[in-house]
Amino acid sequence: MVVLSPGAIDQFAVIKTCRPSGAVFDGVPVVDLLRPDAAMVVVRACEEFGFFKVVNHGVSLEVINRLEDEAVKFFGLPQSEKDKAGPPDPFGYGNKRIGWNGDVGWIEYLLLHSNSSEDDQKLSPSFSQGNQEFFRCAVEEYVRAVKEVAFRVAELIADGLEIEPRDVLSGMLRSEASDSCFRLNHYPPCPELQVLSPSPSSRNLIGFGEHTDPQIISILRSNNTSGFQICLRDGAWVSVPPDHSSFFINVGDSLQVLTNGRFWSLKHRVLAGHGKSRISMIYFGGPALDEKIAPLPSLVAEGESSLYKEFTWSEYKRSAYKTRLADYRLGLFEKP
Ligand code: GA4
Repeated sequence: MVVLSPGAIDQFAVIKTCRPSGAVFDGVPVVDLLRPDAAMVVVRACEEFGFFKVVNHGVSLEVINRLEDEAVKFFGLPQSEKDKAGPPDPFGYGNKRIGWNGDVGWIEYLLLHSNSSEDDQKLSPSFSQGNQEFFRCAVEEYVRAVKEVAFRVAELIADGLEIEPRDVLSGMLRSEASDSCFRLNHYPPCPELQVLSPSPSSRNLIGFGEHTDPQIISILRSNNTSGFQICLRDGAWVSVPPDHSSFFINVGDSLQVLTNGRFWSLKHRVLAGHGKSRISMIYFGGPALDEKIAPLPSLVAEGESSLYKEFTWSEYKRSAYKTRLADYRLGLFEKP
């Protein structure tokens, strides 16, 4: 491990570097939402990888690009201006610090509640009134569109697993009370890293450290910049080739529990530092705070028992916010 000199980055943020391990993975399952076998492909992908890519998703490139343009404008503001939208509590603008327990990364971000009313959102008070309104509209329009993808995928999961009623999962996401959030991330290139490590292949900074997502499903879209890695079931880290026109979807901890461990909440991380800026936008679809999270009865076969103690999303979330990114959060809720 190499630690950058204090001059290179803020003193409080000691960001780890790592060798850019991991082959480029060409086995990401592709789910074509227009194909009749989509439900089967989704289920197989969630069991094997906890991860897949969605094409023919119906979200227009215009909506995606509008938000990306607004995000680029926001992250291009002077630091003092962006700081006015922070610190994240947990919503708002954050820089390098992730969560409250000492995690840092080569990242700046905006974390937003995806169901809050406009007034609650600390979007970018520093933007002029007009720009702020553009940004807000771009976020709202994108989140509305990506939610439809989430609902569709949740229904495909129910179909593929033959769960009745088929809206049992999508309903959790559709609910007005759904505790879902939305994240815009910017991983800037790091010129100091170039000096420390001139060969582009020799070192990377940790942009977002390894973790699983606590929610049900997460929908990620990024610009055409590499850096996103997933951990396969055998523990190998592999790089996911970027694809700016598709969505990458991963299973979260709650869905692992709801399927009694049949689906896999996969660890992922982002390596940053060299080359281009990476911009990503992620919708985290979560249940309502009072939703009980326990294996769906039809997924617990006769003679089998639930692998997890029942908990509410609010309990899980509270406990998750006390952990470090890389911690195994489900451990506390597993039955002995
Ligand atoms: C990981 C997934 C989402 O980005 C997030 C993250 C949250 C945060 O950034 O505030 C957490 C992290 C995430 C899991 C453990 C806790 C909480 C940072 C952290 C150390 C918004 C989420 O819901 O959980």
